[in-house]
Amino acid sequence: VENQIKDILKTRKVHLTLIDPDEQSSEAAVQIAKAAISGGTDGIMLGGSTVDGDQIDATAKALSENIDLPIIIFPGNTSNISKYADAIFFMSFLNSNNPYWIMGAQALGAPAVKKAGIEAIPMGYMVVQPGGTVGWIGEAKLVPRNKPKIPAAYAIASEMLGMRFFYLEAGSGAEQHIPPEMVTYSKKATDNMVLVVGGGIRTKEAAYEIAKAGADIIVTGTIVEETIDVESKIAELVGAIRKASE
Ligand code: 1GP
Repeated sequence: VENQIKDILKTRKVHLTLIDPDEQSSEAAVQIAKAAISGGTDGIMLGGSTVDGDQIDATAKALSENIDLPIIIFPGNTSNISKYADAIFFMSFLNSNNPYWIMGAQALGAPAVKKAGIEAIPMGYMVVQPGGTVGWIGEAKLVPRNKPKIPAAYAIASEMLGMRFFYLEAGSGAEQHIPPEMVTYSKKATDNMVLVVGGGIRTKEAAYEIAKAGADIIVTGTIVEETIDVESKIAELVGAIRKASE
């Protein structure tokens, strides 16, 4: 999956659609994924802050039987593992105040990830104000929105520690997405880091701005829950992201 993403990145930026299995049945998730794929998304992320393992497993299974694009788990905790996914963002919540979210959950979950035989993609995860549910659950020392140098320093450190992906998160459903300046700082500070940005991206203007600022992967989730026409909405966002890739 990592190689597939990096291949796409040679020519353009990537869009991933986040589906929270807590929000709908696995049948409905398949319909959303199919519509998002028709709209041009590059893969499906599965996860949420409050989802349980059975929901992840059932949705990953249904998706694996119905779609060909990568299914990547975006884990909220150690139970969020499924052999039906293609990969997992194996992430450390870098600015949590609780070591459980930085390295504890990872150690507890690692044997199960290995047993499931899915690809682990090492990722540093950083939550910025407002932070939403994940900021609260993850006991984050939220990055102030006007301090772009803070996540940039963590991005450099993550790269030095061998992580290959770095996620700047404003929180699902955030009123304000990550400031473009913050995206640029983290991108410029690192050499080969794949920069992922998500949280509160709802419009083509926002997607364009974030992509142009230096994001390699733009993640949208809430918007598919809020829109009736998933395909057109994703097509609009993907169009803007491709434009920013030119
Ligand atoms: C949340 O970054 C993702 O973890 C996506 O956020 O739901 O606001 O699109 P949205």
